[in-house]
Amino acid sequence: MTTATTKREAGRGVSSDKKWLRIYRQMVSIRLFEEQVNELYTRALMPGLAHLYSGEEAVAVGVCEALRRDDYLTSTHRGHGHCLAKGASADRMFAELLGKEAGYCRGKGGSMHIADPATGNLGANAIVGGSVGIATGAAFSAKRLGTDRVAACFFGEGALGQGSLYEVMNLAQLWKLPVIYVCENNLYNEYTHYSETTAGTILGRAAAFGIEAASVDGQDVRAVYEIASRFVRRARAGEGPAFLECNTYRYSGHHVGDINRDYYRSKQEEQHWKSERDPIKLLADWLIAGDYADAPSLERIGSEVRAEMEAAVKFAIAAPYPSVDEVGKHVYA
Ligand SMILES: Cc1ncc(C[n+]2csc(CCOP(=O)(O)OP(=O)(O)O)c2C)c(N)n1
Repeated sequence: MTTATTKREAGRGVSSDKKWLRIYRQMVSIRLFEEQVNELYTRALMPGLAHLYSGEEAVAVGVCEALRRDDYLTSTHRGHGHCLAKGASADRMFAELLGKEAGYCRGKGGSMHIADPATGNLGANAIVGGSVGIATGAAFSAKRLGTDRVAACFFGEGALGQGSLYEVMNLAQLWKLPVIYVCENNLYNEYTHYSETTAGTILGRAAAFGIEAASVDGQDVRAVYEIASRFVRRARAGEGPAFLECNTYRYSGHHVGDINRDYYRSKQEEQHWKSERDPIKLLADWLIAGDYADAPSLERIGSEVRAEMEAAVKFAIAAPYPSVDEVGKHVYA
């Protein structure tokens, strides 16, 4: 459905309305979570750096909406959005970012290493391409154990330069593993446009292994959800892996400290994506045009989520650090 359609014309029910409003709320949650992260960084309350996901929300939410809670997910250094979309709670995530005991890894992982097994999240990974083997291994275990769980493997287009990706894609296709490789193409690997690092075509890489592949507008959550649902269905049915390129854009710098970006991308380019291609605004316009919601109800969702995020930050700031005597505990390196 690409044009505005009234509820009656679409013949849709309450559950469909609820789904799109849930999707909207999730995307707003990620955006406002990241706003708070930036705030914590600029107020020097957060140790280290973070890589914000703002602008890319439709990718994580569109894919995760197609997954079940017990499906697997692996994530990247830019992982807050994946984590929230899969069902993690913001208060424990903020606690992790601040190094607090209440965090998902008892404060020992930080922004780039949040894992939440209860929601199938096998973890973020600071190594570019570092989680492709983990996701493919999870898919292998699902197949061997006879469960119908699927693994979603998120990575940036920078990971296309990692050889391990092609080792696992080869095996996944040979063994028909239930894994979806989700390439988040936000155009830049750190400070370099991907066209300077990536020969050939992106989908050509999947084609080399005979893997079902598609490219989608990563700012359009409905499009991402639709194609992700198809790929998840076929993976669950034993038809093997798929590769999804999502064309998207990160609004902020590579990390929170990357303030002056003029030398690798223009302000006009950033402005264009923010004003013309914003995934939350695109969904909001569609919701309003299709009579799913009106502007005040969407604003209300925004205010509720903002209050939730502020409360989650307060919780994390007030939470205790782990005690000194557990410094060597849960450390496996
Ligand atoms: C193996 C490895 N090489 C280099 C780095 C340093 N590094 C961190 S993020 C990044 C670029 C990642 O770009 P991309 O995969 O497109 O993800 P994005 O940051 O755009 O989300 C690099 C080179 C790293 N973390 N791991």
